[in-house]
Amino acid sequence: MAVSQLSAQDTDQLLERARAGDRGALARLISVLERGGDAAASVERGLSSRGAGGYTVGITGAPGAGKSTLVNTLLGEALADAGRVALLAVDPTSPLSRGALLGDRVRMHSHAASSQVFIRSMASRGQLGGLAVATRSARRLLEACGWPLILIETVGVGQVELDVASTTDTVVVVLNPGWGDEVQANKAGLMEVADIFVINKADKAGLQATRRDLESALASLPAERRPAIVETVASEGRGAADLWAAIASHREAITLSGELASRRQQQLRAELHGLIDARLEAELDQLFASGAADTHLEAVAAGALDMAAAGDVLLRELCRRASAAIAG
Ligand SMILES: Nc1nc2c(ncn2[C@@H]2O[C@H](COP(=O)(O)OP(=O)(O)OP(=O)(O)O)[C@@H](O)[C@H]2O)c(=O)[nH]1
Ligand SMILES: [Mg+2]
Repeated sequence: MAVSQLSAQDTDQLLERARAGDRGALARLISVLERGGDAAASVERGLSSRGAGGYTVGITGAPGAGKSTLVNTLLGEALADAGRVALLAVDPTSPLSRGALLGDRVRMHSHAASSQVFIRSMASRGQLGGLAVATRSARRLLEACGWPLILIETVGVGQVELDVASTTDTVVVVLNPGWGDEVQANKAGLMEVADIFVINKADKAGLQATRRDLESALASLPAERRPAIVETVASEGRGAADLWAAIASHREAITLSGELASRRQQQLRAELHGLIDARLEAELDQLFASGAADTHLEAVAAGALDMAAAGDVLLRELCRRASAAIAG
């Protein structure tokens, strides 16, 4: 049955199976969340706000930095530590064709066949409320189904990078040798996002210069907030243990300091904000599609109504419709 036709009973059953460890059911539920709509809302209702205390690590960086290769080597370390690991590979830039491409790459993961590993790619097409909403819901679903460790790989592009950063507990930013200029240009953004820096492709020229640029960019931060820098050659599996140790150490530090609790609070806040945003946007699209704005727009065009006043009228109508939708 197509995911768009699933009833609340169907999604409840899927959820039960996913909780029992069925990875196929989990994959279908993520498809439901990606599509949004009533079925997604019914999945949402079946999730308690936090599961069994899953921990989420984000791995972000420019296209081709070696994130997938790195994650693949990291899975071994993560599995040894946590027993079960879920990976969401999120591609915010993907036009239609890249979804499939990403799927192929995901299948290349050497751990994909293990029942202790769940790997899923998520593309942004067709999503209500953009990437962040479905990613956050998928994270919550995984937690509710008892996955203790969730890795989220995402291509770092502007706002999406920040959004995904606000969805994860530890953020790993992947750079490459020769990126000194980029470090300087993106200094503020990188410092805001990164908990750990990886210089991957450490087998390539320019490693020392990039490391120096990074260290000088971070020098102004107090020592306890300064991100660790780890060098890796993901294609040869080198540095994966060091990176895993850095992640574990960051996790321990923020757990002890109480920062993890405040990050989680921020994440819930961002999630709720995003959820309401998505619902209002859908309602607004419907409002315009229904023609309700047309007469006001004509009045604005004729100079009989100013834009702000038209906005007020439509905002009132939007609120009325949103309330009716909740009540109904
Ligand atoms: N020389 C070298 N090549 C590497 C290393 N790690 C990854 N690569 C290569 O870099 C290319 C890109 O690797 P991916 O892991 O697909 O990079 P990615 O960041 O996931 O790419 P996107 O998902 O497309 O953004 C591949 O050809 C890898 O084999 C490394 O440490 N050294
Ligand atoms: Mg990748």
